[in-house]
Amino acid sequence: MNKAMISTWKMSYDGMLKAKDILQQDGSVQAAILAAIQDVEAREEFISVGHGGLPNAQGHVQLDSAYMNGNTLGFGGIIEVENVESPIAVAAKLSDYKVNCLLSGKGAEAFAQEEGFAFQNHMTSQSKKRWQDKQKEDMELKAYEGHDTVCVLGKCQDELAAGVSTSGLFMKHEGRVGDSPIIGSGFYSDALYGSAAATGLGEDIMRGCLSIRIVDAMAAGMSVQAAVDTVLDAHVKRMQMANRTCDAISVIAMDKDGNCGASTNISEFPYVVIQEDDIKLMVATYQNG
Ligand code: SD4
Repeated sequence: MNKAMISTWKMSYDGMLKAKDILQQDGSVQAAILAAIQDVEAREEFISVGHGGLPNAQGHVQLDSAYMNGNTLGFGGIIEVENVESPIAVAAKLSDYKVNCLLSGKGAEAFAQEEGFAFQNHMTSQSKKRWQDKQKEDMELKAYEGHDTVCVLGKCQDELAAGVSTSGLFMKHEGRVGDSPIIGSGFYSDALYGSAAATGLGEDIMRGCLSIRIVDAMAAGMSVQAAVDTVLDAHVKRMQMANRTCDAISVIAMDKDGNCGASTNISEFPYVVIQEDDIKLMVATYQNG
């Protein structure tokens, strides 16, 4: 397969349509991934990513994003940035650098400013209302309380890449870092074998470094679907052995030939797949529950 993409959640569908057009017009895999993610980042109705994102405990919308080029192994990420219009655009830019690739907070915002990226106030009246309403409820942090990360993996000819963008856990502690911008946990791409990315409770994803494990499983010869199922299943079991309940986790992956797979420990996980000119909304279900 020359052209393939896979993305998390139904909210990515419209952006994936834009990405499909870009691939059809022989655009780069980076341009396609950015188009898919930026569609989600820009839309206020998607409350877990970009504009209108879910605030942290202090009432600030702080965004995480990362990009990885599977051919050059260049990766870039930004952590806890406020008001950068498109976090994925900044993360992609950082993936061209040899050092200083993962920037947090004020340093990441200063870099975006120096490089001329646009800024926008992401704290909408709805974000503020959600935060105010949440003050009245219990404060347990859970995955999938509307805070789903958009993850997109792409392939065009021999180029493979991965991108992710999120506002992270609703009501997260100031300074809390989730899996999404952490290489090997929230995402990984290696053009020799394939790419993977995760969505769900970041701490539980990081406990298993799930994305690199999935890519390693493909490198060891597993099919993409066997890799996502085996790695997620083993992680859930390992968490049980450690007397931990494993919170919600869903993973997507693509092998170097553009075959795609997804696995989840929740009842239904929607994802989108493009293969050549075809786009499909798919649903993974929890097999072992
Ligand atoms: C995080 N993994 O910050 C992200 C949130 C997420 O579905 O993906 N929720 O932990």
